Amino acid sequence: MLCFQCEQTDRTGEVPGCAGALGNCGKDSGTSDLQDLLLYAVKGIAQYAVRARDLDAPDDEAAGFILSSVFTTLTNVNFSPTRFVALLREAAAVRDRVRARYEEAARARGLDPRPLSGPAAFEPAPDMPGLLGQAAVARVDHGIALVGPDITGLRALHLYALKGICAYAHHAHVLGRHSEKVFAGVEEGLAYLAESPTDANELLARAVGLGHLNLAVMELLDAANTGTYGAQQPTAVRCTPVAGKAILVSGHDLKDLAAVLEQTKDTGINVYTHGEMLPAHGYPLLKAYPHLAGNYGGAWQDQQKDFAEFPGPVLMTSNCIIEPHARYRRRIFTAGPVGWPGVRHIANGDFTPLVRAARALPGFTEDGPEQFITVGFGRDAVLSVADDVIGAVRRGDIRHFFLVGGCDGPTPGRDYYADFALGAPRDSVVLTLGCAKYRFNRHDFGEIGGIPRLLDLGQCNDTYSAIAIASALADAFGCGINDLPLTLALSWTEQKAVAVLLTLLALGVRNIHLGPTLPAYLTPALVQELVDRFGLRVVGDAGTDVAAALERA
Ligand code: FSO
Ligand code: SF4
Repeated sequence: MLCFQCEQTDRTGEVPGCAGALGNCGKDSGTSDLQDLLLYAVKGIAQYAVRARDLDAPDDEAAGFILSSVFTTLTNVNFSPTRFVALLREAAAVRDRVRARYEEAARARGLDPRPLSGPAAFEPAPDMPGLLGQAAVARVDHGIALVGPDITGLRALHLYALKGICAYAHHAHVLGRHSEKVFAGVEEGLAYLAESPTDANELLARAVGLGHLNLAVMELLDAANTGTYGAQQPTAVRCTPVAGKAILVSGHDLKDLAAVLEQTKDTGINVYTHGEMLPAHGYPLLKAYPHLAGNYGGAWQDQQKDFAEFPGPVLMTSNCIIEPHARYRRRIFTAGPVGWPGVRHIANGDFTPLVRAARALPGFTEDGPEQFITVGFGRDAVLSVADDVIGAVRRGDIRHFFLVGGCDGPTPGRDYYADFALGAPRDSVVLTLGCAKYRFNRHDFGEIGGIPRLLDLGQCNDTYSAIAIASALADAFGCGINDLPLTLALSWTEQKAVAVLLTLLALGVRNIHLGPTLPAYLTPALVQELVDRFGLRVVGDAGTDVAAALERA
């Protein structure tokens, strides 16, 4: 096993990365190897899919399979080796189908279909020892002795950006939104990696290209969420319990939450959001359910305490799952791409077992004190008061905007983001998204002329809102995004954040403060390249960074 895809990776050895029996997230080496192998198999599907699509014989079902299976390999999503074995078998069957489509389309045009090599020719071994024996060729550092750490790091950057893109595209896909451009872009990116590229400039240029692709995906996801559930509206969310039976829903998948709400209608069971599900309260068609009672707990890394104390069942719909403790192991369920060995998985959208568990468990015996967090400042809500915001900037009432967001996590150094947000001057507005906000979203930031100083744009999945707002402000002031009084402080944990970062770089956004540490797979030379080309900064002291941002403006 070697895995260095996330911020939690082991940095204590000579070479960074989780190796040995267990990664820092709890992923065991066998599961890690199977994940690598699944990605290898998926690259093989992509090799044929690109050719089939070129011949006007796309297989969109295969493209959907690519999105969902790549999603299972993101950090803190799926730890279940049996699920990966099943996905590997399915991947081989999907590859065979896409290959047949390609061959048929080629022959129909009088072309001679070419058999492909590398991942496209991969046949999974029939048993676990055989599969684990095949994993070496799929390791993320395969070929490093030949190509060196810079190329290995760039390939990793490419792969992890694709992982983030697949996750976001999957969320849109389950809501019925997809685009040929996105399917084709994902297939091309994976097929490119299947060729083991060695040109650093090309890899870097293509990584920026993936940033553009991710922008299209974020737009698609925004359309999926708002098209299905309405545009987010400012909403005060209760963050203390009410008496009664209870279900807790975590992760990012709004469709699963909607299904749980629908299936618990008129049962007397209250539904609470956890972690990245908090912004769901802002969507009109979700908040219309009166039993969407509130938000419970903190960011994902607090789940072992939050879930243990919650008096009902828990549903994990996407990242980030941590090993369930014995205290709640029998009442946590997974859905979609998520999995943990021995934890019940609901694959068909029928949440009856969850409802049954809620009835059998005690629920909350009394109401907590009334406390609220305000969410729902998606692009529509913010842009509907754009004139007020622009006027406040012109009058000098708003001096600066800070976007403080991204992932939270257990590694040290993340108090930086709370210090940064809380240290922003009174005449500045703090925009936030992702789970990093739990470090400061219960603080009363006050208002500037009726405009809240803290605007929660939503999940990390709602990055498109941030880009739309920044673009609208830049248009209004007749300048570029970099000329706005706007500074970004981004916190990253996993691969979706990598895709978002590349999108911002692709848009030419400079001087982003990134932390708490930089990705371990980026060598010092690659970091220098990003610093030189994009003005990327590693977070330092929060007070100093805020002051420097104000000085630059
Ligand atoms: Fe957080 Fe986890 Fe949304 Fe990530 S819950 S860390 S970038 O998976 O997805 O922000
Ligand atoms: Fe380590 Fe992160 Fe990989 Fe888990 S996902 S094994 S913590 S690098």
